[in-house]
Amino acid sequence: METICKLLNISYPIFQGGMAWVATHSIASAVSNAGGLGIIAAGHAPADWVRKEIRACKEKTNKPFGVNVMLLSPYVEEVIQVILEEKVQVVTTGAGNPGKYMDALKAAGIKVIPVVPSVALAKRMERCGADAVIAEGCESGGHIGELTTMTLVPQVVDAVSIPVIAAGGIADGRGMAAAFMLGASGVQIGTRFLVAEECDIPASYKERVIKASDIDAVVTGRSTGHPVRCLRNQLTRSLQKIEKEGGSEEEFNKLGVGALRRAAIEGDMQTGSVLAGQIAGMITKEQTTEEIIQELMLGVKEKLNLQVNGINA
Ligand code: TUI
Repeated sequence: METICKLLNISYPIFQGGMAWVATHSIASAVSNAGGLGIIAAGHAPADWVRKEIRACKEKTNKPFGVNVMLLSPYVEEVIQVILEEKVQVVTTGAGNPGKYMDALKAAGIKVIPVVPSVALAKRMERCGADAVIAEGCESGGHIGELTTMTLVPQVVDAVSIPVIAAGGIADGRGMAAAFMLGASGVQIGTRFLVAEECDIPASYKERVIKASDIDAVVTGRSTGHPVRCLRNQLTRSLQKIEKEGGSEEEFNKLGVGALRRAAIEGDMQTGSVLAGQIAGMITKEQTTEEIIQELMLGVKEKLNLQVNGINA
């Protein structure tokens, strides 16, 4: 717990997930100001958008923050260049292997923390110089791997000696405490920050997350090799129908084009891809980022004290 805070010069071991089209400078600066690590998601955005967001974040906070690089983006090379020029403190990566960018980022003194869905990739990342890894279970929203947080985190912890951040299915102090019990040094939280006041998404998106039940976050795209978890709606029903009836990949992909944007920018909760994790069912209200982080820290301390007392009793 202490190691990751010292490494990144943050107060609390809480990363905000790099959610494409959602995690702008607004939520990122709020999380960093509240003592966690705010993260701007580059997603599929062009490099000039990323530069603007980094500069806006610097205006709003003096604390460290990160940029998440989505490795399937066509703009990866330019985004990495912007990150180097702007001297961002931390880079997290998703949806691929960031190996070829590692040397340049490390040479610029940037801390690199890749998301890994497996032990093999965690080991590879440690070998090529990652400062920590984020072990993300398939409870997460968005693009997911095969393993759950409960099974992935301890296996990655055993396999590497760098700090491991747990992600997927964590939204309160209990989940955080559980992650520490599995050997994690910190947590990454996405879904709960969707409903932060400083999270600039349409009200319809926040209402949909608040309304979600435990079984509303479904996975589509397993058959195409790009499984994505999002909240049930007209889009997921159409995608599931195509998958079930063995429709073409072209037909499937056509529905997905622009779907992230439709949900997160336009607030279209029917044909948009409303990315959220399985823990959405537990989220009941909008709060300030500061309140969320304070509640998480109070909750985790209470649980960890109970644990120590339980053992001592
Ligand atoms: O990246 C995410 N979550 C995301 S990215 C995203 S945008 C998107 N849009 C359309 C299609 C796909 C994505 C929405 N949500 N989470 C981190 C994450 N990384 N989950 C899984 C992985 C991952 C998968 C394979 C990381 C590395 C990896 O390596 C494969 C290899 O090349 O070794």
